[in-house]
This record gives sequence, structure tokens and C-alpha cells, in this order.
Amino acid sequence: MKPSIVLYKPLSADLHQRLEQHYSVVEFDGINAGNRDRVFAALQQAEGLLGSGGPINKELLDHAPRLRGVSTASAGFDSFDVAELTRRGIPLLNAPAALTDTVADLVLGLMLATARRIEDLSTRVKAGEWQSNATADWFGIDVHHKTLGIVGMGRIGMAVAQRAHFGFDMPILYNARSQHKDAETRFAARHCDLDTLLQESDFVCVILPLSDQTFHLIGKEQFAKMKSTGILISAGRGPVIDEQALITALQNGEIYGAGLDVYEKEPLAKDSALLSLPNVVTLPHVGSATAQTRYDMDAAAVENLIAALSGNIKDFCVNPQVLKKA
Ligand code: 8YV
Repeated sequence: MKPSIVLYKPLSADLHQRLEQHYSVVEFDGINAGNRDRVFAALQQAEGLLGSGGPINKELLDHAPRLRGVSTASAGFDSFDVAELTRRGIPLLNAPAALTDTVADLVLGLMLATARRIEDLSTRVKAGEWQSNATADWFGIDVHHKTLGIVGMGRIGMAVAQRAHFGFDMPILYNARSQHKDAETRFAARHCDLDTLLQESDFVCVILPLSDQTFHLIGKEQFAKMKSTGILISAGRGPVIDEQALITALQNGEIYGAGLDVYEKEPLAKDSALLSLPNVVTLPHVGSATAQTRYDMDAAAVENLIAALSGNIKDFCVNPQVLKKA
């Protein structure tokens, strides 16, 4: 008999088939109040769990006594109780490699859209406001040759640095827990503390995962340190930015604008002040949302689950401590 797994995200037919070669698949469209009890019942037999994000918490894990591997089709794992998974010796695997370039492309898009007011001006043209040559009130600010500060020099940070360095000739500062020799050699990036980065950068690009250490890392004090012509880009996890402090900084002209893909609460509330600020570009958490990349993320998650359940994990284990124990 094939081992049972619970799948809680839709997959393309070929990937579904790949799973079915190995497992008996019990499928759900997400986990929600409506199907919770049925998911919990299916988990009683499940050896594997595959979906995108969580919450995968203690309550759910209590219903999954046979679980041996969890795989998420996402880079982020902030909605998983990693400590609880680790305590139970269950490996969690994520899929960060598949989305790096796609997210980095969008970060550059947000920089351009905010600095050159692409959405704002396009909306004005569509509203029939274009009567004569653009005058100063429609001017934006340059991207090329401006200083880019990257907070969090992981895979995506590196891909953003590459684009900014080679494509836009931007000097690059970065703040990360440790020095990144590769970024320094390839993109002439300079490691600095967060205050220096905030003070010297024209673009402050925050691409950090969410953790107790990164929650509200960028707030009132940090916005006060940024240039009044500075632009904040946020494309990692929303709660890394104190959103109320961001709104205040934008309303008071403490910074020039913000290009956002992620928010403290998603979907963004319809009455959020961010929606009425002209110098804010608001995308609906679509950093990785191209058909190809979402497929690649799913494919990586499928292979990761197969690797986990066959005791063959090579990479992408979020809690590798459990492997040493085995
Ligand atoms: C998507 C992301 O939100 O991978 C992540 O951590 O934030 C995004 O790529 C997610 O994968 C939704 O399917």
C-alpha cells in the first residue's frame, strides 16, 4: 500500500501524477474553517504534508501522528511552527531557489514604478489629465546611479544587487548578519550598519523573512533616518515594516514614496491609508506570481516531499537538526 499524504494546494496534472506514483493523495483546496475537520481526519494517516504556507501549528500536528515530512511551495515559513516540527523530528522543506529571479525582477519594477511614478502618471493619462508636455509636478526621480541599500542579503537580495549594479550602475550598501564576500566582489556592495544604510541610501529595499528579530525592524525611528527623497521597497514579509509608521512618514513627507508587495495584514484592508497616497505603489503580494515560477515552486515542493519521505534530503531543509538526530 502506498503511504498517504495530504495535499492542500492545487497542483498541475503532471505534478499531481508524480505524487500519485508514490503516494495515496488526499487533496484539499487550502485549510480553512470549512474543511478543518476533514483535513484533521485525513492527517491521522498522513506521512507527508504538502501545500503553501500555513498555519501549520501544534493543534494541526496533534492530529498527524504519523507525519514524517512537510514541504511548502514557498520560500517563507513564518506560518509554520518550526520549533514544534523540530521537537517531533519532522523535517520542513521550503522552495526558495525557484523564485529568486522572479521576485528580484519585481523589486526592480517597484523601484522604477515608484521613482518614475509609472502607476500615478498612467492613471492620470487614462483620466484625461494629459493636456500638454509634462511639467515639474509630474517629474519623478532617477533610479540609475542612485544608492541602493539592501536589508537582508539572501538569494533575492543578491539577485536585486546584480540587476542594480549591472543594469543601473547603482552603488550598493547592504545590511546583513554577516559579511557577504560574494556581493562585495561581484557587485562592489558595501556592508554597513542599518543606520548608515538608511541615511545614505536613495532606495531602501527590505527583503527579510519574518521572525521575532525582524518584526517591525523598520519603524518611526528608521524612517526618520531616511532621506526625504528616499524610497522604501518592501517585498519580503509585511510585518517587518511598521505600517502605521510608514503611513505617517509618507503623509509627513519624511520619505518620497514606497513600493510595496507585502503588508502587515493581507489582503490589504480596503480603507488602508496606503491606498490614497499617490507616491505608494501597492501590489498584491505577487513577487513570485508568474505562471512559470509558481509551477517551478510547486515542482520543487513535490521533489522535496519525495526526498523527505524517502530519507534522501539534500537541500532546503529548514530544520536540519532533525536530520542529524535520525
Ligand atoms: C507566495 C512567498 O506568497 O514564497 C514565499 O514565501 O511569499 C510567495 O512566493 C507564496 O508562495 C504563495 O503561494
